[in-house]
Amino acid sequence: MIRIAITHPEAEARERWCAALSALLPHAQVEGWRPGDEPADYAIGWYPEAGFFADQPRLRALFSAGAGVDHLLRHPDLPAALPVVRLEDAGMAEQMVEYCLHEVLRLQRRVPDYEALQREGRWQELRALRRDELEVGVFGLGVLGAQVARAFAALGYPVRGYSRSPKAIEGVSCFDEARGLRAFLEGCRVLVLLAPLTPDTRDLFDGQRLAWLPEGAWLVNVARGALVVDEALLAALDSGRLAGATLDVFREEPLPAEHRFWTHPGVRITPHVSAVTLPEISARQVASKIAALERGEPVSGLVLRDRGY
Ligand code: NDP
Ligand code: OXD
Repeated sequence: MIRIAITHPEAEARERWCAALSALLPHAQVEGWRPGDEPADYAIGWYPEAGFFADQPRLRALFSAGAGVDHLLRHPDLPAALPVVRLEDAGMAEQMVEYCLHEVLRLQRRVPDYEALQREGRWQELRALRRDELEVGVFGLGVLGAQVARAFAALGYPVRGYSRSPKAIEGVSCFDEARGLRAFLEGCRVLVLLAPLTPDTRDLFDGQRLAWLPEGAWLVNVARGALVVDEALLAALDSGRLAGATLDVFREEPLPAEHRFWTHPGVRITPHVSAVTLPEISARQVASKIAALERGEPVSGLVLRDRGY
């Protein structure tokens, strides 16, 4: 019988993963990990507890309980040769589409301006923007970014996207290194960040790159906080070069109480909820990958360690 260990820090998530996987893999023993447990064949985790890997001489793969793996790859005890497999969509793309669409519609229908007018008690009609006036740029055209880009394109917004390798997506003007990041950013009225945190993307959106965005652009960061240099973003907002930023992710989470983002009038904050892991749907994906690995077949979503995602 194969043993599957759940190493999630939240008790509720552990229970949901255990229940869902046990139902899908009745011949496996699935348990929340405790020190001293018998070694597991597979593990599912957000960030395994201290001591976990030392107790795992026969682990065959670690499944990330999320799409991003930057935190897992920074785990000091992660064995160098252990295959790490990430979640691919598993119900997150639909949530990302909803979140990004909501932010763009707010801008298009001038909601931030109406909120300001309401605070002043002013009754004033403003012209709503047309879809063709709001070019949406998606930085990162992977499993989630490509679906966000397609959703905006299907609604008639002009859409551009940027990825590491060249892409062709219907209705989306695709950029990579060859066309250049500057050319990409110069056309983004709204910039959605949806790329992983890697050595190449950390601090990428500094003062210089943010200044390549058009005057009055809006940033939506649903990727990882460290893609953006906080001070550079605050300076761009203070100067009015950027109209605003919607931030779902932060360098430090929870966002410290004293951080200026909390009170800045141009910043909208949500607590890392743009697309949450749904254990029941995710378990179906993980269970079918475990079954494939048991048959000796390859699986998708394998993290390439040298690339960082
Ligand atoms: P994928 O790995 O499927 O896609 C990543 C995309 O980013 C790819 O298109 C990749 O290019 C591109 N990319 C990687 N490095 C660079 C670079 N240096 N320059 C330009 N483009 C780059 O990931 P997902 O779409 O599944 O997820 C994206 C990220 O979203 C996750 O890593 C996670 O951090 C974040 N996330 C946040 C959530 C939240 O609730 N806020 C929820 C889920 C995910 P290429 O196609 O060439 O490989
Ligand atoms: C993820 C996340 O990476 O929730 O899945 O951020």
